[in-house]
Amino acid sequence: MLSLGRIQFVHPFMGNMQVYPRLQQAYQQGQKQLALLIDPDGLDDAALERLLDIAAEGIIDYLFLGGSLMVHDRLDHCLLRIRQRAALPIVLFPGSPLQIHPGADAILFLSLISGRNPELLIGQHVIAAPYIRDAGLETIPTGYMLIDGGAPTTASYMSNTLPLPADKPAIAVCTALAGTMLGLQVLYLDAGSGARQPVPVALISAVRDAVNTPLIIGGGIRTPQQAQQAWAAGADVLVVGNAVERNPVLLAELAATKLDFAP
Ligand code: 1GP
Repeated sequence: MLSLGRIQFVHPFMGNMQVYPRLQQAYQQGQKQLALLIDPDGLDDAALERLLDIAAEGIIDYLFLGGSLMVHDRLDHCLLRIRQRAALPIVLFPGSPLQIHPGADAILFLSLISGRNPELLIGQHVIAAPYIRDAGLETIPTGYMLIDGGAPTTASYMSNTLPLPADKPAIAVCTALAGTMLGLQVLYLDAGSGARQPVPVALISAVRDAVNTPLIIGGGIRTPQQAQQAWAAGADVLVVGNAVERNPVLLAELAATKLDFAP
């Protein structure tokens, strides 16, 4: 199975932008950041180009790439398009080890610490590790916490886990603390793609007060006001996907909101 062995894979559009130092520096300086999530399955080429037109204007900080379930083999194609259009760090946000690709700059090495599925706490990581090593990807150990967004999401169904209750910040705080004590360097609180309700502000601020790591928040963010509240509560990076796929102009509005927080 470990057919890649120790051969370093060289890909024609391999990335070389360091991501974790940017995350950490922005967190320490109180600088808010915005990530656009691209699900290669969810966008045809015309929609992808529309988003990349906006992304190329320098208003976002990262492109996250991945999905809980991919039905079409479009990762390679999307990565090439992105590299051709936008000089941005590309961060894999993988739903499975099938989404490892040397054309990205970094990978969120996700431990699903809100759940109790051993496959997503260590099992899939063992399978993925040699491929990530051979792809030469920067690996960002990330505590991934699914938060109840008001309805089942693809992420909760595919991961076979229950999301954390949105109205129980104490559970989120203890989970976040345990994650950082285990050495996870970033926490990603996610209400899930297309969530009815984004991660509650009270939960973000409770976790923010408890840990000293960059906080990524995503899922169900649809308006500049929701973004403003999440950043104000202590989010460092906001991730948006669905809403900007439907309305690409929202990306510019979110970027303008981010400027309110310029340190
Ligand atoms: C999902 O956090 C991301 O994992 C983004 O969610 O598509 O709802 O913006 P949306």
